Amino acid sequence: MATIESILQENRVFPPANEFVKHANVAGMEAYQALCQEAERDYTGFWARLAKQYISWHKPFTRVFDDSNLPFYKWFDDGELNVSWNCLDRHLTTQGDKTAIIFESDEGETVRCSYRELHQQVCRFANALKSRGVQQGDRVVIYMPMRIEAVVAMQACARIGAIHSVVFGGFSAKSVHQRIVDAKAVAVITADEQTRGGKHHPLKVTVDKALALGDTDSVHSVIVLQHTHADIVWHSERDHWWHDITADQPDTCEPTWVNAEHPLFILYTSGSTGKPKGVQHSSAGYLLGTITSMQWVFDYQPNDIFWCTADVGWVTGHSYVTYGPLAIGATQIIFEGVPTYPHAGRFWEIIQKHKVTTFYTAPTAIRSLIKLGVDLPKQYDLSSLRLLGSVGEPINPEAWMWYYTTVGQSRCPVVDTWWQTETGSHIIAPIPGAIAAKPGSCTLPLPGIDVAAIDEAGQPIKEGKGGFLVIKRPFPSLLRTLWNDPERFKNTYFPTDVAGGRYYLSGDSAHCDRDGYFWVMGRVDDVLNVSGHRLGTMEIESALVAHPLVAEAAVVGKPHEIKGESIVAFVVLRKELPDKEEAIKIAATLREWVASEIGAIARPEEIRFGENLPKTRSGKIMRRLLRTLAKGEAITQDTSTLENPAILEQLNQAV
Ligand code: 6R9
Repeated sequence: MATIESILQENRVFPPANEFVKHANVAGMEAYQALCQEAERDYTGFWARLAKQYISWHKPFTRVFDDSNLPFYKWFDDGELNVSWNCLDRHLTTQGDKTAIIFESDEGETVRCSYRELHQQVCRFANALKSRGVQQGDRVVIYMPMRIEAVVAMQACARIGAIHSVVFGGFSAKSVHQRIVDAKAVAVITADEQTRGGKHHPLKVTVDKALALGDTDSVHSVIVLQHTHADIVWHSERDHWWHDITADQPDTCEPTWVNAEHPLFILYTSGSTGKPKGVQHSSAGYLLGTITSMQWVFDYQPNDIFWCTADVGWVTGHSYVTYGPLAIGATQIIFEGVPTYPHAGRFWEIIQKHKVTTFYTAPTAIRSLIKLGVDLPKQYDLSSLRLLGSVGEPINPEAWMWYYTTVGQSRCPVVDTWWQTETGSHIIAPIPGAIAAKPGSCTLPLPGIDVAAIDEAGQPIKEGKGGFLVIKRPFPSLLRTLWNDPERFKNTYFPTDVAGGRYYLSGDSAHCDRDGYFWVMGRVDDVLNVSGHRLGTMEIESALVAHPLVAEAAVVGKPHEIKGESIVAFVVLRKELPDKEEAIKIAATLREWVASEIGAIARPEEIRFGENLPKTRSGKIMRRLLRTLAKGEAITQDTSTLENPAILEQLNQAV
């Protein structure tokens, strides 16, 4: 860890333009520093002020922060609120007719939905959930296409105090099953199919398969949105059409007032070992983080047309589609499709068509769009844009420059936002009217967020060296625990071997330059980042080893031009080493196997076979050697501790 050195030398600096600063919510460095100083002077007072300012409380809180049982902290814990009320009802009197969502379908059809209409849809669906017996505290799995109804389903859960757990529509039956079982869900909300890039993908069939895998007696209802009208198998005792159960429901629904700490949702994410972790978020603290970041980082203005391209299956879609934009009363785009369908200019066309002002996407999308046509954005009118954002992985300086100059026409600030499923909202990001950007750096922490890059002992690391990226004080939107597994929560995020367990350990390494800017270098654990999606090497290895042909497997990431990282698997078969022809066949089988076990995003790009894996004498797989092999580089590391050095030669042969 400590030997990782920064090789990035980036000296370009882009200060905020005067024109932008004039209208910005946080205007100038002094305004940013004033907020930081306010938080430094009185940490809890700072967050209490914001919680009062930005959240509408049913019962105001009197206690701000409870740290009596760390690391299980609480915020605002005697207050009561409803998150859906904060996202919908409170806008009705002031801007009920304002467009909340502009929905753009895969095929290019547009549907607009006002705050009043969205409120009615959410209320009707909330009543329908209640009629199915869903109660406060129940868990509901949502496995939906990227359509307005996905947001309606999430908001309806929040309205009745049910805890949603959204599963990304690309995940397999096994993954859906694992999440249903771990959360003991009472209901699953899905659709017949989803459409992306002109293709139909089954959802209901996958839910049926998941429920047939056993241990799913907790599920009493499956609610199905009719979307493509595909033929599906119907289980009448359990399945209900969305349109049937909402048909006669009233379009108002008294929200269930919940405690500030009531879990709003669980979102499963990959860890370095074992099964995915159920990251559990609170109601008030989480909501506050999404609102302050909309204000500060996205510099929200009432006339904005906000577009975050993330699917609601990921945390970015939770915070910057379902909750943040609605809580602040914005108009936003929801897009069902993919950037390349029906043509490579689809994103730019949507920006032009709907006059998008704020565009938030991932470096992997940016890299693939560059590849599709460096000058393609120039064919569209992108003059409505005023702010660009990036999330999910480090953005390479060259991709940043293209985003800034070609998409933003050197006019729009680029906000590179570092955060995680666990943090709920932005942590390190350039506040655009205040902080000068440097391509490739997420710059400075937000006000009230105390981050550092440290060594194991908790000491700040030397300039240019990588250290553990930690957050020194719990802030409102940080996860509360892991569902059903408080021990794992403690051990994963507050391990005693780093700085005595005092700080939240992010799992990333970063270094800090002389201006205090952070440069995130990647994960310190065995988590891969493929197209901005987090995948645990362990999960993929476990899936491979679950195949009858496989004895052992090790998975590593390899730098990939578009995806950031691609997956390379080293596999030891239960039989002798296959010849080339057979190896190609087995590799294809295993790739499909992993796709069906976890999901298509986990499918290894490359599989190599060997009679063994490189191991130390104590039996630890030497992944760093595998990483070198995967990159196709010569091994220069010391291999003297290897039990079986000859194996490297064998594993060097790609199939
Ligand atoms: C929001 C989200 C979190 C991991 C995180 C880090 C990487 C996210 C980044 C970034 C560098 C950025 N990451 N944003 N790395 N610069 N701006 O992506 O959540 O899916 O939980 O992933 O993604 O490695 O630890 P999540």
